Order: sequence, then C-alpha cells, then structure tokens
Amino acid sequence: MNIDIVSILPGLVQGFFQDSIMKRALDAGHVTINYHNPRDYATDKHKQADDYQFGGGAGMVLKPEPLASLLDDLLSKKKYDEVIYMTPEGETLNQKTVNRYSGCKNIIIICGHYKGIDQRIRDLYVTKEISIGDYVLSGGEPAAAIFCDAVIRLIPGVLNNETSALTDSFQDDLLAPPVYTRPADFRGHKVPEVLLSGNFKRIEDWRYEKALENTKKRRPDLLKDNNKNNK
Ligand code: 6GU
Repeated sequence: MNIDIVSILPGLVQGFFQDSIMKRALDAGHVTINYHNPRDYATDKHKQADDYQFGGGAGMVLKPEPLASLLDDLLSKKKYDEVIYMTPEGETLNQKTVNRYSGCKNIIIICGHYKGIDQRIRDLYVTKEISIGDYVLSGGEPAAAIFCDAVIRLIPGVLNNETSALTDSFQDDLLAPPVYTRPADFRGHKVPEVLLSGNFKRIEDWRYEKALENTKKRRPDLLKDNNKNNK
C-alpha cells in the first residue's frame, strides 16, 4: 500500500511510525508513506498555506490554491482509491471501515490544521471524510496516524501471527477476552484454570464466552445487530 499524507506539520505524523509494528511494516516494504507539505506549493514569497476565514471567526483555514496544486500533482501520477480528509465531521471510523481500507493500493490523506481546509477542496477533491470519534483535536495529524496504524496492521504480513488480528476486539463485533501471562499465581490471584489445561477446544470456548460476557457488560450496542452472537 502507498499512503500520501498531506500536512503542513508532517512531524506530527512521522513520529508515530518510528517504532514497533509500524516501523517494521515500513522497513519491510508492506507500506510506503510519503509526506507532502502544501507550503511547498504556495507561490507567494512568504509561502503562505493558510489564511483568515471569510465572514470572520477564530482560526486559520488552509488555502485552496497550494492544496489544489499539490493534489493535482499527486493525482496526475497515480490512480488513487480514495482522497481522504480527516475531520470530526466525517464518518466515524470503525473496524469494518478499517478492514475495507486495508485493501486499498493508493490513498491520499489530507490533514487540516486549525479550522481545517477551504470547503472547495472538500467539494472538488475529497472522496471520503473520516473522523476518529466525537471529540475535537487541534489537527487531523494524530487522527491520520491512528487511521494509518489501524489500516496498516491489517495488511497481510505486517503482523507476525495473522490470527492475532483476527482475534482483535471488534473483529467479530466482540470485545477481546482477558489475557494472562506468567506467573500463574500473582499475589494469590490465579490464572483461570482452563487456560492451563492445554485443551484448545475448551480454551476457545472459554475465550468466546468471556468475549461475549465482556461485550454484554461494556458495549451491548455492539451486539444489537449481530445475530451470530445473539444467543
Ligand atoms: Cl479526523 N480531526 C480532528 N481535528 N479532530 C478530530 C478528528 C479528526 N476525529 C475526531 N476528532
């Protein structure tokens, strides 16, 4: 997969990919990420990428011309599956949509900062608007990093053991069951006996029951339209 990130503050996204699974995914070539700064496409001598909003109001807005030149440049070189704009007004991300995006070949992700981007760029270029939840961040960069992490870890080969993505929370509209490691007895609190039994069928059944119990208790909304788990 190739991801082109459009941001005036690329450092806010880059740091996210310098460790652990994301770093390995990049090093192994499962994904390439390129950063593009609208400031580099500004033609005035101050390289101004943002401006005051018409009609008044606090906060700067990313100007349309540098963004449009940048996007024209990218779109002329490759065919993109989606041009995504990160915004709290977008569709809220969930595991289902993340699964879908993990099959994309080329995507552009536009991060707004301050008050966002000029509406005409949204009208003319953006094909999907994505939010990561009902709260407001100072910019789209951390949201873009989170979106990329969720998508990249699902690309085949990124996780060592692919079953570990299949048993994630939400993958079956269920939260994950509890997990334990050594010691088997921690200050008198024992690991459930079934996990030490070596009986994989019993372990699977126990995990499913715990996942269902967890979900019923904490997120009953996830079970509402899922017949599979309604028992
Ligand atoms: Cl995608 N951007 C910003 N600025 N705030 C958000 C968000 C995105 N998703 C939730 N809050």
